[in-house]
Amino acid sequence: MKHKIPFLLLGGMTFNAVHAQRWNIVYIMSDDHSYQAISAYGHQLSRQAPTPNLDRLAERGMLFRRAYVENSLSTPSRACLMTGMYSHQSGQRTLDCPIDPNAPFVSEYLQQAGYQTGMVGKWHMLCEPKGFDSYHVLPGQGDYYNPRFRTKDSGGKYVEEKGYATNLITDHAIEFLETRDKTKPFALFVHHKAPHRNWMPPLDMLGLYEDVEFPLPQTFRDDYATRGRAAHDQQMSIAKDMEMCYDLKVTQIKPGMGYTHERNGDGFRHQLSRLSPEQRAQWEAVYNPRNQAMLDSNLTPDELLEWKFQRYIRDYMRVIHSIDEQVGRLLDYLEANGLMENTMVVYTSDQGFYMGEHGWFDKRFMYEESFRTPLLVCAPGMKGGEKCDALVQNIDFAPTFLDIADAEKPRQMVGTSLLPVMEHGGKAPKDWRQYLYYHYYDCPAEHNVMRHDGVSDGRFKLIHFYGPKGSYDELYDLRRDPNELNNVIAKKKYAKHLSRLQGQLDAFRTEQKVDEW
Ligand code: SGN
Ligand code: CA
Repeated sequence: MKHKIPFLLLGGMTFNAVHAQRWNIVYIMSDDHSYQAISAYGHQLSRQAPTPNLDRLAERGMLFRRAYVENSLSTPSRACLMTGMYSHQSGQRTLDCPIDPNAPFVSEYLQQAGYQTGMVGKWHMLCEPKGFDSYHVLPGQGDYYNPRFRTKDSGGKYVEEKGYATNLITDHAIEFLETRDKTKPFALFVHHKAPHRNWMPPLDMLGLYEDVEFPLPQTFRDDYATRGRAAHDQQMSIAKDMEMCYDLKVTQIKPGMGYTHERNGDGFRHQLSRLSPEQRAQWEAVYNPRNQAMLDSNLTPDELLEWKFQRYIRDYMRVIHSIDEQVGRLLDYLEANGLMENTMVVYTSDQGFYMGEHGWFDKRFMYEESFRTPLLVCAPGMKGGEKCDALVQNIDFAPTFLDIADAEKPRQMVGTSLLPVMEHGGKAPKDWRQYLYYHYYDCPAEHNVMRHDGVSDGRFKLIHFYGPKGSYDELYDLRRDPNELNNVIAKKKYAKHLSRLQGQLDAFRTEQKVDEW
């Protein structure tokens, strides 16, 4: 093994001694799950909608306070996970451009190292699942209700299953564990779809949180006064871009009623068409009276904006509640079968998400809420309740898994195994990265977020926005201004930090051969 730092724990067992045993890996990743919505992170939103099962992972393991993605979008983020490479290296820069077909996946290396591998849930890559002994995947974004899945044996066909996506994905995860070859270690990837837009909760949770008033974030009415055009021109605002029918489920909206233009009515009708007539009636019995009450109360524009926020957050938190419940079910299975003794469990998201901060939903920006992602890791021999402030990134997962499997990290993987950080109780070892690199490429595209790249050392952040209409930079002092409301790029006082970060950004682009694209 590469890390031989003894770390003595109560009971005399060392973290490292256990680590040498080629743990199993259960990697759980939910789509668009913000850290604000996990109570272990202590955010005001989650206090009213706690996640006790996800918190179990933090209590028994480690909570990462500075976990980030490289490109805050599903397919590119999944490519970082599978390849351990940055977007420009794997080719997966946007949702639509193709990944390098020759880029090897960590699942393939794990198989070569003798692991049995499985993948269930949202795959959302532009290539076939590779390196998996078995898979059970949704088409594209997948459906919430009675979704269709494809397996290795379904002859390329998607087959409908009865139930809610999160529960079915958990069923198939447990099925993998039940039927696995017990002579081999395993790596199971469980990719939940449900927190993704348009936040359709399971039918038995439609009543949850209806009486809860979720607090508005401090930056809800941000006017972007100190920023450049990207923050002004985005199309992800709750006020202007959230759709009354598709996002907010007000089915009674008709053209001419003066509400937001409905772009994705078809998407919504499709979601509802997945319900059986009885389920549809159940759904309407809950939403229709709520909607009618809102429509009858002739809200002012400001009241309507707050109503939209509450409807959005309540539905989102309902979806999260079911994720928490189903993760709990999977953890119970692992515990009941003695698997927690030799399995590392990871919980994360494919990126962060805006819960009304800056007035937004969606992700994509290098600002903290979307750049950061939740990360909880629980492994055998850990002390529990530890917090990590080292700068970690989604390109680190593949090297971590290979470290566990005692396999060499291939040269193309630019990430670093997280095991040394875990062995140091969450402290960054001396040679750990001091800067994170970020790059978002998907423009022009939905939500209209300008392309940008940048670096952050956790204290300061430099962002370079670029596009056909010109380019500009923003600089933030994250300690003084954690909400990133004050772009200090022009302040003399910050000149030294600006030139240091600019030097890092230039060096990174040169070393890693990044182009503006
Ligand atoms: C869909 C959503 C977008 C979302 C992207 C990417 N629109 O296109 O709001 O940003 O997915 O999400 S929708 O009208 O189809 O819901 S990602 O998580 O897959 O990257
Ligand atoms: Ca996502």
